[in-house]
Amino acid sequence: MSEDYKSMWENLGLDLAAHDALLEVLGKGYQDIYLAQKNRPEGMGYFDFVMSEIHGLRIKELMDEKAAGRKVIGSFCVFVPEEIVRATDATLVGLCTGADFAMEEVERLLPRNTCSLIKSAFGFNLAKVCPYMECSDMIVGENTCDGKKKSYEILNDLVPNLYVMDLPQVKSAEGKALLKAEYLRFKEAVEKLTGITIDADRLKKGTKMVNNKRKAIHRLSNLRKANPAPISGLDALLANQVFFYDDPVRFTDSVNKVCDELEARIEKKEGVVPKATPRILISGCPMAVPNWKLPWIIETAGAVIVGEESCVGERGTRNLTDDSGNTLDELMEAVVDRYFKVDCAIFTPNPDRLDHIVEMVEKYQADGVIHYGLQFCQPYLMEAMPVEKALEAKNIPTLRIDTDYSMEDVGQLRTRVEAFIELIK
Ligand code: BJ8
Repeated sequence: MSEDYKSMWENLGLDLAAHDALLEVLGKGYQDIYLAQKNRPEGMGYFDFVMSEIHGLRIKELMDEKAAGRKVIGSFCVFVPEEIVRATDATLVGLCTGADFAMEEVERLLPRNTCSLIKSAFGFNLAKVCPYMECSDMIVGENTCDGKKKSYEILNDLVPNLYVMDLPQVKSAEGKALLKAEYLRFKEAVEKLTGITIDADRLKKGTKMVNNKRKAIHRLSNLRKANPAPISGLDALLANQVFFYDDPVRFTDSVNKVCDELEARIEKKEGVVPKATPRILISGCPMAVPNWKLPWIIETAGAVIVGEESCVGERGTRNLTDDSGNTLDELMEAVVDRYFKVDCAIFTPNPDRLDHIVEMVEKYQADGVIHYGLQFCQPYLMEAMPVEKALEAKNIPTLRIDTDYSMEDVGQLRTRVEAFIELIK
């Protein structure tokens, strides 16, 4: 990394020694997991570059945007409407972190039995290693699961700019009214932060930009239906992860370029793996960068992942926002409609999620489902049991994995995943 970045990180208040250690682990993990794959589409070179510069060039771009008067908003959840943020020319970045860091310090603030995702966000903050968090002008928390909800009370003492959004837990008319009220409140907060008033034209433009990213991901997902699979699950996951960080227009173009290449592969009946390779659908908790443990185990055990029923995946990108409205009210209503369909396990009851899993199994011709739950994540671990039962009643083989971010259980997970793959072969 260049000296320029060092001074940029220093100015952001990062702990350079800890940050160097993080980049080293990240680089090594990427090398071993991503670059060791064979037969990758050439277009993934762009994503390799993005990952190599995820704390470098991308942060420099955000700092340049800030210098030009634009704002950066950090978020932990796909319920934060990017359309509203983009309508003010601000940038939304994902802060969900996918690695353990400074766990001893974290466990002084949070109970040990908190899910890895929440602990990770705290670890990155306490250790001062996340430039995205440090450069955010506003950090948005949301009242989703109890863990996140209560942890924001503590995070509020650690960051100067936390904004907490309330969210419904029931898909009722009252729930929808709450979501609408909260999105209107969020719109006002973003307007105040940026000094820009959102009108219909701005919201339409922001909506189209975000829809284009989603359409590119839909195109990629669609191509994964082919057998043999044209791209690994790891690479497709990476595109879904970069969705939360990259410049939206450049991201859309880069995903479309990969898709052009995949179409040519499919035309020639070529795949990233042979046709007989067992096809897996992953379902459950989100996998934030650099949480690649389970997909890596699955794909090095002889299977290929063909879809992610996850917020870093289809749950996060499934629906477009209707951009046909002409008034601000119509366009805001469309934003509310779109997000109210997200079938996160914090909702009760949550039957849509099960329907979507079954639908995805059929659509992507999956041979089995691996349900991924983070330890101590009540919503997804609780939902895993009925999901498993319902899938098995439909003769869809299912494996339930509960894990965290440590590498201690890799051997044990590998044994279970290999046995499952043998079973569905
Ligand atoms: S919309 S899935 S991104 S809340 S893993 S912190 S649920 S204890 S991440 Fe999520 Fe929004 Fe829902 Fe999606 Fe809690 Fe579970 Fe931890 Fe989780």
